[in-house]
Amino acid sequence: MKQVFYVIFFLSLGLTGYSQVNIIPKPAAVSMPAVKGELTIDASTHLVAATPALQPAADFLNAYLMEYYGFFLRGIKPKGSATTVRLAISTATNGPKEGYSLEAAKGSVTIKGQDAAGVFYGVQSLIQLLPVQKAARLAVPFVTISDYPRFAYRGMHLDVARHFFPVSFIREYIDYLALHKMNYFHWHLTDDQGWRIEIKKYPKLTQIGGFRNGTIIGHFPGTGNDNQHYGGFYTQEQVKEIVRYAAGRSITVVPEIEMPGHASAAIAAYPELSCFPNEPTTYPRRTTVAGDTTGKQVQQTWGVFNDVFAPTETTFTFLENVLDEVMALFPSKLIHIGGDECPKENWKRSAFCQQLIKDKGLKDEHGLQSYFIQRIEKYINGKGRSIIGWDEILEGGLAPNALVMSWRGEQGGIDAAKQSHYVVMTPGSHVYLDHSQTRRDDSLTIGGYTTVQKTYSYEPIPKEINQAEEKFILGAQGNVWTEYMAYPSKVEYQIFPRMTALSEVLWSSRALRNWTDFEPRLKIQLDRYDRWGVSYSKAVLQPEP
Ligand code: TNX
Repeated sequence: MKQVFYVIFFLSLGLTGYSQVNIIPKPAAVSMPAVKGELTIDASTHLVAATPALQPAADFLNAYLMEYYGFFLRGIKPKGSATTVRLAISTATNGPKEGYSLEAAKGSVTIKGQDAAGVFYGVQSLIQLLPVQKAARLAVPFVTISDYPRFAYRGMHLDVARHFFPVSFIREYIDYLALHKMNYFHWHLTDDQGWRIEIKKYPKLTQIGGFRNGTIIGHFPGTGNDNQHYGGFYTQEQVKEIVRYAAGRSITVVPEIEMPGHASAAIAAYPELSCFPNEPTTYPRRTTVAGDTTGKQVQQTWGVFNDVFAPTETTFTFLENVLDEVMALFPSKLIHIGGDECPKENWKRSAFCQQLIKDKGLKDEHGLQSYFIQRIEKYINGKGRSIIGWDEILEGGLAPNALVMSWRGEQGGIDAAKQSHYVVMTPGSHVYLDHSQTRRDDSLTIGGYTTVQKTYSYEPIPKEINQAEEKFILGAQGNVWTEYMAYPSKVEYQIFPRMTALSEVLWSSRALRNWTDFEPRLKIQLDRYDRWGVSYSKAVLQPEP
């Protein structure tokens, strides 16, 4: 009896060692030696990256140390150095992709990754083993960690169309993803209120489509519309730099070019892309707009607009040329083509569209949307890439190789998985980070109320999915629509801490996910936010009214 007790006691020591390392997302396995100890990282610590591919991970560690502790580690062994941080690729074959082991023992921290991404994630765990507060000598507890992600797609999205954010903030945003072991950045680059990526062949997309009259903070005319010339865009050079920056953090940037809906900015630049080039822009929910003349306009309010791309050869040629330039900039296998919220009113009114429906033997306008997406898919597949789109692309029949982002709940994702299509879950109910996260919130938001606890409770594999279908659920993504986020600090406030909760949903095993265990670690993470100087919601510190 006594022996059994001891066995269980020591086993549980290994298992409950968690309470002593405060890492988010929670690692798969952590053990601490029976005799506790710690090593010290300071300016004399030697940093060894075994291969050039691991240099970005070493650089990230050094940049972090420099920014938050005021020193960095040298690659040439400093005189009198007593400790080493060693980064290497594991010699073990068949380990889980993106996995790593971390061993902190006397005199050294050794991180071995299954691949460069794994090493990078090991570095993120090491960063979280460091004391949060600034010091010249940083104690790291002796610990052994073995870790790997649950999902292959761990994403965050950012809408830069409704509000524009400078390159410097995009870099910071990517760093936040990296610190949470997220690996996909979905960059929503075009929408009704702005076209944000330079396309050399069509300069008016950014010259005209990149700007609007009014920074629009409110829904209705006069509510905060200051008639400023508001906007901005990313040059191709800037885009390349962002893609490179993200790659150095094991993050893939997925660009989104919206079609056939949410196209007002493109149409303002090139009216011939509309079914009715000579009609002025329509503004639902309002009548007059100061400063507007007739003609096509970049939208100045939020919502869904009837003026969508016409499914003409002119439009397809335009989109193919745009996509050529986009694919040259983004190595991502996935290209997001939008597909959401495309009203069919103009297609119903257009004689051309009605004829096309007949000629192609389509059922109706939904069939026409499906035809549109399938044509684009064929083009993108021809370049060796795949399309991903919002769940409306299921309507009228899914394009043969398309991936689906399920945003109107989970049903789209369930249906797509059952048709053997890959899925990224982004249901509004849990992972729309544009919702309010506290009832005390007095700032404007859109969509609803989603607490950090609710985001943390999200399970990306719906119960309707059987074991054979599970592999089609690649993961999930937090969406950040910026109608009411005019500045970087508001974006930060909206993503923190819910993105931190989401990172654990996506990385850690289902069995390890437990709010009671997470909450104290999250409180330490709030201290880290303070060090980073970001704004964040403190709702978790007070019960909701
Ligand atoms: C719906 S989610 C949209 C966006 C809005 C968002 C606001 C999706 C595919 N479309 O255009 O910004 O709601 O929550």
